[in-house]
Amino acid sequence: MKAKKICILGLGYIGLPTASIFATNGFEVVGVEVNQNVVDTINKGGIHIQEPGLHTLVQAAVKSGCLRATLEIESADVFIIAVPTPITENKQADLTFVRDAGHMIASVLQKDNLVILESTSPPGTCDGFLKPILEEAGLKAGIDFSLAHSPERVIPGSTVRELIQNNRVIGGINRNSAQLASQLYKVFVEGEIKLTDCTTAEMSKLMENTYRDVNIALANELAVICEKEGISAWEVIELSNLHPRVNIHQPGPGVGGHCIAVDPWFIIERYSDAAKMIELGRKHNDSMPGYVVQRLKLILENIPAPKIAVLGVSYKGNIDDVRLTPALPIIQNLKEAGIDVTIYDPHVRDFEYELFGLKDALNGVDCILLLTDHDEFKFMAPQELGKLVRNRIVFDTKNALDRELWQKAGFTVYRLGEGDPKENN
Ligand code: SAJ
Repeated sequence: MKAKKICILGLGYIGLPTASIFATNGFEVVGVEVNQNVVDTINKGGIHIQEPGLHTLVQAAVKSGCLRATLEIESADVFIIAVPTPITENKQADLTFVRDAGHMIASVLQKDNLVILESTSPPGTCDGFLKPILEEAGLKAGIDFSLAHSPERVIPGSTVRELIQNNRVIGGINRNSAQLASQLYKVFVEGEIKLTDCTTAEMSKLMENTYRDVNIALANELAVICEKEGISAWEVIELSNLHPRVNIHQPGPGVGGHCIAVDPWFIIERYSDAAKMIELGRKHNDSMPGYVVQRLKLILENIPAPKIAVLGVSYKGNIDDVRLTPALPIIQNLKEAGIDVTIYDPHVRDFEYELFGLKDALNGVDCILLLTDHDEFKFMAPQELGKLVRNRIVFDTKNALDRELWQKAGFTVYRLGEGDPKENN
């Protein structure tokens, strides 16, 4: 690969680790950010997001002199767009950041440059949206410059490892664009790299997360059915998954994060007539927070003015990310119903509602509501915690707690996806 200088637009969860990996591989990397504080932090070798291994990587990249952050775009050999692609309140893709990045690149684009879109995008974005913006520079995509889509596929919490080890799909506006992008990523990617066209790459990325969303919706539907039947959805899933071709996912209080709860909408938006199952799954998962609140109210119906302690508000276990977390609508709903809620999360530092220490959160409550399966929760001592609460009731929506242990400590243990324990015993 002849490319010497890479300009990465967006230094977030994907852009920053990608920039750092290229820099530690000897490329000159310039990271373009809109936020001055982020620029300053990174230029000092610091990080503004939590991700295992990232700090060491950024420190090494900045120290080597190969990575620097800036507010202004610069000319380069390669441009990588790693900006957010959120959805609007009406569930439409918001491509504002991709558009802005495209205009910035167009202002410095030169012949023989390579532009790569990493942000997850609706089908047709590269060809129909980004290409015309870049061509405003007076150059032709596929002739004067190359354009490719290489969707990120890493899981928060293991980003650095997965960036290197995962397989990659690279779609090009033409074969040469895909091949050039592939040569670039081969510098650090250990997984297989598959080449295709841009729209197929866009759709395959969306379908990965959509598959997971629909599968989780199926598990959540089973949870509701098993509650009615008085059996355990967790056991049903475990047993069904013994079949070599079955992989039912896990139920939960809802699907959060900026990916799985967002990406299916990019397909529904374009193909609302055809994407029936995708839409149903998405809506079912979005209904789970309401379902959890409904069940909780039934559990607590005989307790006057109940107080609840929520354990875990990040969108999944062992991370600090609260984007689109189902915990937020659940807490909002409880508060609107006039229920007193305290919150404890060992990872989250910044949340819409006040966060407490564990003991303060549990003090005098009638029910512990577990919403996130942080490892810390699995090692809690229910005997000790039982001394703090007013009523020993726990509602575990993630099947994270050892039921026997909690029952021995005098707790009545309710689980999402299981019938009422009082009826079962
Ligand atoms: N969840 C369940 N049941 C499950 C699995 C997950 O309820 O069986 C919930 C989680 O609690 C969480 C949400 O789904 O609220 C999403 O979590 P996740 O771990 O499934 O996925 P993300 O959003 O953290 O990351 C996904 C990954 N996609 C796939 O695994 C197909 C990741 O590889 C993508 O790069 C990422 O989306 C992305 O950026 O698109």
